[in-house]
Amino acid sequence: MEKLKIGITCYPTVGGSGIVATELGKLLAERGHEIHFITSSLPFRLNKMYHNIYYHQVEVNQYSVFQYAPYDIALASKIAEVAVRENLDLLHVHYAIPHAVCAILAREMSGRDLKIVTTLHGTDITVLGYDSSLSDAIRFGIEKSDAVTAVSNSLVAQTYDLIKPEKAIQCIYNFVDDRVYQYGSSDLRRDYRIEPSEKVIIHVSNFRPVKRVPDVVKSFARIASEIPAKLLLVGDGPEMKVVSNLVNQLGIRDKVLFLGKQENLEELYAISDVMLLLSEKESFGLVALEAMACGVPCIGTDTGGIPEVIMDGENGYICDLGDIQSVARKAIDLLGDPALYEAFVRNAVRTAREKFSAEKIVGEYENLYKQVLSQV
Ligand code: GMT
Repeated sequence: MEKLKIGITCYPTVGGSGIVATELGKLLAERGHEIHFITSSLPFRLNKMYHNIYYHQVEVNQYSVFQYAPYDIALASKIAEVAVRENLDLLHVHYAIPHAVCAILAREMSGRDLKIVTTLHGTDITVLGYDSSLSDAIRFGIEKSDAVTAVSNSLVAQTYDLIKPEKAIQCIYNFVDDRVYQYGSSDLRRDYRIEPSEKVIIHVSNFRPVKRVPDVVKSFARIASEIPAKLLLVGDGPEMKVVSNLVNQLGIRDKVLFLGKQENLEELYAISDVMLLLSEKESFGLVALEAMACGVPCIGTDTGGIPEVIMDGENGYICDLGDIQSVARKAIDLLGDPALYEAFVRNAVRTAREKFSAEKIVGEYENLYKQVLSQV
């Protein structure tokens, strides 16, 4: 394919959408495209030098006359400046608001026929879409983009349901780089003093209420009452206090490791036996996919895109939201049946490699870029 100059805008700090945008930029650069990240800080997964990846920082100044710092205007101005100077072919922005709307303004400011691809990740639709003061802006961002993708079929359906845009939305799933996320071993078990007889349950999130981390803790308490087990809680966020109180209340403090925010999650997956993702909103569940690629079967809720990633009874289990009894029962039965467990591990790795391989999904984005650039 012809090599393109692509501008990428996302929220660059920890979060699934920032990870997907950054990993996509890295893989597109490996395929020879020139990538320009236009973001408020250096994307945190951009941890290596690439000769064809550039970073343009959006500076947002606080002026005493403004009540709020003008991020959106600063971003649109920066996108327009970079698009003209670097002669960008297209912009790929993550989130309808504010990023698609900023890209549309930038296109006007640049005076060019700059193509805009917008990817919806969930929070912009499933949370903000309910806010009537924002839904018109979300619809505008979607309809004025040249192409729109969503990370699961569930999110496509929810977007039509909530926002009702007159625009085709294509599902392009999230992906995993199996050069990083692969089945492996690690010495961390010993370092964390986890006994060989203990099973390791892991949960990774930003501890927002929608992640239902208390359900993870309650499910784990039931699991640990029947089999020796440890719980790794990875991440931090608004629910941390509630979660830590619950852990104390349930008398399981010695079985729970609060690891805080971590990078290199593949090393933690290498010592984990089962992941729990029990969210009430989850458009995809990137952490489940990354765990599966490392051979960790997941138990998730019947929410959003989770059942498109976890195949119930094949590579993991799907339970009803809040049904902690069933989560615990399924985890205990799976962990107690070595033959079934091995089959789930193999299926999890296969699903990650076949359905969600970086090779396949990045190719789908390239095809979409080609299609958009051929539109007059
Ligand atoms: O899950 C979060 O709270 C972060 C959020 C984000 O916007 O970065 O993640 C969303 O995008 C990820 C990447 O596409 C998806 O894997 C997550 O499922 C999605 N989160 C929600 O829908 C709550």
